[in-house]
Amino acid sequence: MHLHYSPSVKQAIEAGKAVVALESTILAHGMPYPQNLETAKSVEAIIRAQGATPATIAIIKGVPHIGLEEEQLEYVAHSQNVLKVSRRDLPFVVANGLDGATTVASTMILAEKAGIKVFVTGGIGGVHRGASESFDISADLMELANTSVAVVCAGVKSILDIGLTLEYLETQGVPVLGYQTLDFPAFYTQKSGFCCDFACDSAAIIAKTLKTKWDLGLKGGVVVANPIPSAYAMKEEIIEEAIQMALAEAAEKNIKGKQITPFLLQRIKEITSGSSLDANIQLVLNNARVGAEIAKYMVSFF
Ligand code: PSU
Ligand code: MN
Repeated sequence: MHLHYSPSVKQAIEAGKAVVALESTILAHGMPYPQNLETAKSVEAIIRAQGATPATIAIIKGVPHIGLEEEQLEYVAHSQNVLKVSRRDLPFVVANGLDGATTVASTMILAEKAGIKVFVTGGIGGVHRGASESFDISADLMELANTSVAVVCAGVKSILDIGLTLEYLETQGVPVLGYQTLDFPAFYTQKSGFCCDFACDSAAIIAKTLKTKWDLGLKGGVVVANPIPSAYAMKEEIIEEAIQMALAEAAEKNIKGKQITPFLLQRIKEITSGSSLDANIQLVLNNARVGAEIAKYMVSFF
């Protein structure tokens, strides 16, 4: 498959420098305009300031792009015609020259093809609450099982069933590493009540663990769980109430499948008068710092 590289990403890869992949569903479907664009730009700036190169991934007119120019970032953030593209959507969208925003799963696929080993996002998809009835399990989890890219995130939102998500990751052999914590974070809050597999004190230890995993021939990803900074964490009761309300509305409106996550995020933002969006932005920026550090160590190991 032909991948289009932005000049800066091409240069960084050729020079063997640190590159950090970024997804675009968070941009097109996870946050409203213009905060989505501002966040995307800030994330890229943080990664550059740390001496790594950001590579936001999206599909533009059927061509997977590894690294976006500013106008392309603006287009993905603003256009109404950008589809949410996970693993199953990728062939059709590419074959038909469509525009697509990549999820964690499809960003991992394209990052691996491009040789990028570290990917920063907000939260991963997981096992939904009520999955025993709905069968709704994000393709992100299968991708983590199979595709060798580390995903730095702030854990899993409690719109999902966090316990079942962690069980699924265990079954699939996906390490869950806590960055300076053993508590598995719940996106808007620092703790979920569940544990990571291991606490890692530094980005260097995480990078060494990634290298070791892949040297052992163990394909697949790693979840690096980095809690939201305490100054920006939400009150658990407030976010939980908002989530309950949003979930009840989704059930009432019969919202399912790929629409459910964007719907819940939008409603939670409205119910919390925007404070969930503020938290979301801050946790992504925080993940960018940690991801860039890990990517730099990875370069010295490979
Ligand atoms: N969580 C967020 N914001 C997002 C997503 C998750 O806080 O935008 C997106 C990611 O792209 C993730 C996708 O990969 O939702 C999961 O969707 P689904 O459950 O339909 O696989
Ligand atoms: Mn789903």
